[in-house]
Amino acid sequence: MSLQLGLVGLPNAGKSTLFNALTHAHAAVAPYPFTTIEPHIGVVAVPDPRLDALARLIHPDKVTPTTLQVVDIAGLVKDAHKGEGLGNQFLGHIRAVDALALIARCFRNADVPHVAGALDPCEDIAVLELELALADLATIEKRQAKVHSAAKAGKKEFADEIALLDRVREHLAAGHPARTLALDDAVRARLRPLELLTLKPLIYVANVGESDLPDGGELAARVADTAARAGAEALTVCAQCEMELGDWPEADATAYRQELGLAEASLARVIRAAYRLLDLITFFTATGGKELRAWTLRRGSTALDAAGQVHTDMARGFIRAEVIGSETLLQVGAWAAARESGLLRLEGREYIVQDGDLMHFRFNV
Ligand SMILES: Nc1nc2c(ncn2[C@@H]2O[C@H](COP(=O)(O)OP(=O)(O)OP(=O)(O)O)[C@@H](O)[C@H]2O)c(=O)[nH]1
Ligand SMILES: [Mg+2]
Repeated sequence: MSLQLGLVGLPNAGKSTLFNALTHAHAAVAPYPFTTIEPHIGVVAVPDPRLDALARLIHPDKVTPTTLQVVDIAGLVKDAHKGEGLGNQFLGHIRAVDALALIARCFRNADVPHVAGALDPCEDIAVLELELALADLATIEKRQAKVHSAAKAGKKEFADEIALLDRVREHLAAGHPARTLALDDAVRARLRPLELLTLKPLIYVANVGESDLPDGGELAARVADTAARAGAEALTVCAQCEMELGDWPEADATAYRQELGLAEASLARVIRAAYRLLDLITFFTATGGKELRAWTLRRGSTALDAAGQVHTDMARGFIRAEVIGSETLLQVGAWAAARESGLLRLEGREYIVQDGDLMHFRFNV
């Protein structure tokens, strides 16, 4: 399962720098706007202490973490919805991702011009959110025009949709993202084909200068306030430091992070936040003790879904899954002991997989 987190922000906010830090890629980074045009896609391993602990217990030949895709998107500017900057093309790139990280520039650097002239991350966020909302408004209005002409032609099945579109339109026009509308799952599903940008889950990332670490300083605090008001999570990173530290030997990087007062790489926090945002869980497999592997699943998925992630044959010929929570296994300390104590459960295809489950699929094709 390959879910995508899109990095969105004004030009020069540090999106490509953060992308490089996350993916160890070398996307072009430069102190002028619109360095990025085509989106870059990279894969990041999801750090998971349970995987490390299981590896110490199982001693597999190979350990494979689960991954998330990160997409570095072109800078968004005011009036993008009217085609300014890279306009519509780039709004399409945002439409394609599953969740958004809004990167707000909080670092001071006279050599990197700010597109709006002055450093003000909350104003930048307001510009970004307005553009996304206006793009959605255009989407809704286009759909309204279609539905109204269908209704005029006597088609009655559009009555509910007309009411729903009116409601969303009103909310967006008042400057609110669609995400803050109270919608039940069925209604949300009906909006899905419209791919509204402001319906995507979102985190805020304050990109601060090195001298503002570890707390991030006043600007990051303001970003955190804005996020809290929107009911979203905010993270503070120094993308530049993380990108540079990525090239250092691990021990040196850890020592330098300690000096900066950082407990762990901020990148791990960004990735974990994205994981929470997308409501994902991890399950593990340990094929014959040879390969220990972590897999991604949407919360609420079944054992059959999990089997399908690993191999279509396992889903097709699914018999049962042997399951144990990784915490339980780690407490017991050995697979054999867990089996002897009856801690290994046999579950059927409808079993709802729990975060951290270690699963072994019995199948027959
Ligand atoms: N001092 C400092 N400079 C940074 C930081 N992050 C990015 N920069 C600099 O800001 C400039 C722009 O960074 P990019 O990563 O290219 O910005 P972008 O958001 O991808 O920009 P576009 O692709 O043009 O939209 C580069 O010169 C970076 O070196 C940071 O945390 N601190
Ligand atoms: Mg860029």
